[in-house]
Amino acid sequence: GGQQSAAAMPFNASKAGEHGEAARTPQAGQTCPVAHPVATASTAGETSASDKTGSGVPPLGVCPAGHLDRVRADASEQRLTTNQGVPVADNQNSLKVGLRGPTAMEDFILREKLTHFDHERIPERVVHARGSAAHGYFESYQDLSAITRAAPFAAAGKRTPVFVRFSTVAGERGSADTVRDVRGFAVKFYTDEGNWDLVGNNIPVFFIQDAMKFPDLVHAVKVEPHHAMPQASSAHDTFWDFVSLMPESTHMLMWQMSDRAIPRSYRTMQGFGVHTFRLVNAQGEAVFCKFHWNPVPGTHSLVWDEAAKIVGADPDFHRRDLWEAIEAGAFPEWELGLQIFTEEQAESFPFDVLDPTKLVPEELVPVQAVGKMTLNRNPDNFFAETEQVAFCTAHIVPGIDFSNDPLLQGRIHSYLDTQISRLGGANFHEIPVNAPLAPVHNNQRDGMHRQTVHRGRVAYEPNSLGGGCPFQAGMAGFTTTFRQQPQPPEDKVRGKPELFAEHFAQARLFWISQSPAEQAHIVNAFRFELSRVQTPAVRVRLLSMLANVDPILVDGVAQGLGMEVPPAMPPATDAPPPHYEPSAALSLLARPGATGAKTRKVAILAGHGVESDSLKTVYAALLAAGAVPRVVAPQLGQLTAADGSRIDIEISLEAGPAVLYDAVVVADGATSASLLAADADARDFVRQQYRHCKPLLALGDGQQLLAAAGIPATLADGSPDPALWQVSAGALDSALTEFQQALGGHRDFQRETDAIPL
Ligand code: HDE
Repeated sequence: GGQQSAAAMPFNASKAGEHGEAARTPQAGQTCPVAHPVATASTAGETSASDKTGSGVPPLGVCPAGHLDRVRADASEQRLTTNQGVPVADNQNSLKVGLRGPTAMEDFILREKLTHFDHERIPERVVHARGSAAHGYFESYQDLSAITRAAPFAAAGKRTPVFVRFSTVAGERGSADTVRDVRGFAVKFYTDEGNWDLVGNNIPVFFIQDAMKFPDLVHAVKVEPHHAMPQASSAHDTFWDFVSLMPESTHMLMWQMSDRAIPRSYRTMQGFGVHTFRLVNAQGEAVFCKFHWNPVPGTHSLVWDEAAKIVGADPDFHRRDLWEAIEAGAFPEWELGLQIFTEEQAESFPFDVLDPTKLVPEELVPVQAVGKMTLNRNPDNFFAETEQVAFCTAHIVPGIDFSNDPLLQGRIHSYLDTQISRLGGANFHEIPVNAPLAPVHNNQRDGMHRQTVHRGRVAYEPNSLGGGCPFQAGMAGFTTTFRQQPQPPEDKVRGKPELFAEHFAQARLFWISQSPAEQAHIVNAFRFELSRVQTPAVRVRLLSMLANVDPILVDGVAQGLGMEVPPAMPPATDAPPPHYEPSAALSLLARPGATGAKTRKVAILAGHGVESDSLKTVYAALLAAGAVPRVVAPQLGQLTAADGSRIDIEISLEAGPAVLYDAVVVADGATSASLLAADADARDFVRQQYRHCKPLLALGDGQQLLAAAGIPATLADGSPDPALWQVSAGALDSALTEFQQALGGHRDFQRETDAIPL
């Protein structure tokens, strides 16, 4: 009897909580209630979704999980099992020969668990390894069937589900978000006629003109192979060595050294298809097309010092921003714009539209808005969706076609190929996030991890035994029979068209289209990157390249490096370069956006003795404007206000440093102000906000902190600072209105010329 009861009892019965009994029969309070994963916005902690920026919960059904539903798993109320579905009794202890003995080989539960764990990682993407993604939909404004038969544009109001992944290029999977880099902007449309992937970047041109150079470019920019440094940065010798020998990269370098490469948010950057594509209608008539994504909140970037500090303060800055906006119901939106032109028009352009280092100025071909993309649902599982999604430029649908851009032509090969090693075989299209909504029927069979159970004995075509199915779609399927001018057959050559040899005119176009502040940032970025370069000859060669762009640019960079401007690099063509007028659309300032203060983060600095009434007024006004206010104080806990009331502190100065906020309000109150003025972190906070050109509002006594931090009351020339308000509590209302306006707009960079001690 004694023996039997011992067998029924767990070992270590006296320590059930420590050794597994508790897990077997959960006690009240030890389990988490599980609600629907989508309907629940997490509310824990500073980093979670904020109900302050919207409804707090993405409405269900706006973008249903659709075909992912069948694979979504939810373990709530379920018992633990092995991968074979066998219930697991004890998940804490391996099976041993005696309590102090060796582990039994037959412990299949332990072995399965460890084996699976050992194989959890897959190779990261060779480029664009670091990324974040979301689900949503594209809605067409109009019926575009006159120019394309592509399904998403078939009718006004038609919605097509999308999955969008944003990324940096050079950094590894765990690298920081706000590094200086190009951003990937990849959109998978699950159309009625199969998946269309528009795999673009946030910059409309590229470094190189031919796919042949891509592995060299990537080897040059990624970590140097001997010591694997630097992480996620182009500021090193091999990158600048390579690009200084590739003058075709000049135009792209201008963009990469601009504020485009340090976006404030994925939500505030443009996207571009980069290459010239074709749109084809049902009659087979084709036009050329360039794709643009324009963010509804406008184009906003960080400043370099801020971006560099955010790398430490919150390496997930962009990932968190995207996630929180969606959880809060403030859905990110972009308009899709098309530049449409004919082959005949293209022939009259002073550049070759097949050259991906050139853009089509909007003055030459205007951008027409044809629809809007809304991202409204975060992935349930990062690995299953964001990591396993496979974008591929070869994924086009009837109505879309390629051009002969030699960079695009190479990409058509590379993306499918890379998935085979990254995702472990040719059946990656069956991974749920990659599977089209359109039905798939063909005679491709077998391979690693095949999911589909094909029925019947016919796996070939033509066949009669299967009734001839699946049958060819003919003109209803994908065709490339658009009417083209008949071309004479040509010999095979390795080479480039003559217009590809002109490398500097559009780099100059970009430069002359920037505001003075943007130009200054470009000069500073070149100076920073080239200062990190150890080989003087590389710096000289790069300067000789920039000498072809603009004298002010190259003088500024050379001066910053303590170098003389060398003679300009000889151009690769004798043809006179085309002349471009400045293009306003190329400045970030062209797009302030339409969402105002919404989702902008505002720190309200306060200490004990704060005036609670004005603090609450500011807080409520910001909330009402859709901004995200936070009470920031030297440490967590509660503030005792001047009137004795208590105010919750939401985050401390050390956990929520200045760079994480778009603006700051310094609260009123004599004691509060003097406590903050004596606090080095608080002084640092307002100095950084000032230096990064963000709006500052100091109320009443709060002005003391600005004085203690040495913040000038006016700009250097004595004129009023347009983003600084120092007001008495009585003047709060009008100051607050202006402050909120500034919060939604672009920064005022006039301050940047001022020196303030840090
Ligand atoms: Fe990519 N690129 N690329 N690229 N690219 C990849 O595909 C490649 C280029 C872009 O979020 C890889 O699945 C070649 C231009 C994005 O998953 C790989 C060439 C543009 C993403 C690859 C280029 C891009 C990638 C790595 C020159 C802007 C991330 C993993 C011929 C228009 C997609 C993968 C995501 C990813 C190859 C040039 C954008 C190896 C060969 C130009 C947004 O296939």
